[in-house]
Amino acid sequence: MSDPLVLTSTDGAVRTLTLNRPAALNSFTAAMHAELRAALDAAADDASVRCVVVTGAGRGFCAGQDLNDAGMAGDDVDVGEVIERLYRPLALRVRSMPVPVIAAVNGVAAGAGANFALGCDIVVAARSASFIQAFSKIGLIPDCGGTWLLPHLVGRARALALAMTGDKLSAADAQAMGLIWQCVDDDAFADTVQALATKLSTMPTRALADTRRAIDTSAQLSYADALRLEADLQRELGRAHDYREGVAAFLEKRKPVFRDR
Ligand code: T3D
Repeated sequence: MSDPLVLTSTDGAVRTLTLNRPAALNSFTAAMHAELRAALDAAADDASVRCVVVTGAGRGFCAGQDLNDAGMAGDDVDVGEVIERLYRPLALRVRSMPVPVIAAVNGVAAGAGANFALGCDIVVAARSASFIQAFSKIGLIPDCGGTWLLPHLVGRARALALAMTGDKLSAADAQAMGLIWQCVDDDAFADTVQALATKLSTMPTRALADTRRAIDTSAQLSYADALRLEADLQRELGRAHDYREGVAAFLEKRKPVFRDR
């Protein structure tokens, strides 16, 4: 039997999904897409999971589309169909997860691999990692959400320069320009990711997912409408267990035990 293309491990309430095609820098094949989607769906459906970490096996995070994968590159391929069938659902799945999703970028993240990472909630990268909008080098535009994510994260000027040049961006520079949350020395990377994932997994999961929803939705709203959405979400959260537990724990000077999801 062949190795799984996505390795799954669980530590407490943290589910780690490891892209596992290291010889090709974990580039996406149709088969890896299917396993990744199934693994994300399984994590979403498992009430014991309260944080997901995605990372890569070996020296890379993900080199984007596998340019050798049969049926996904070549003369008669409909790239738009590939994007609709595989990358759009993947990007939307990440954004609709009921738990926070951390991209632990252990090495190079190129093309759709970079934008898959940037679409996660919090991106932590090892100092030796890098980000490459490789699309322009092969005659494409950024996909997997790149045309939306890049300007929202770093503004139009930097988005266009990153996308047009396809130049490699170090993890340190990615942090400095606000493209990612954190660049961490390689020898502290695993511990930093684990500590962050464990922390998030003990927090009020439903409120974290609604935080993502409110922030993502606000991009399309007026200020007044964003305030209204905040009220709507806060109304629901205010009726839920975790709010009562959070306030009670504060008043009783104890650690809260959150359970909503
Ligand atoms: O259907 C569609 O095409 C639509 C979807 C588009 C979405 C996209 O993601 S388009 C962008 C696709 N990705 C790329 O263009 C990146 C291609 N890779 C690279 O430019 C370089 O590999 C990196 C800059 C990422 C890393 O360079 P380096 O020098 O560290 O490693 P390497 O030697 O180039 O790669 C190591 C191996 O991985 C090598 O295999 P080998 O020679 O040892 O057998 C290389 O061929 C393989 N590899 C890396 N990226 C890909 C890949 N194989 C297939 N597809 C890849 N994308």
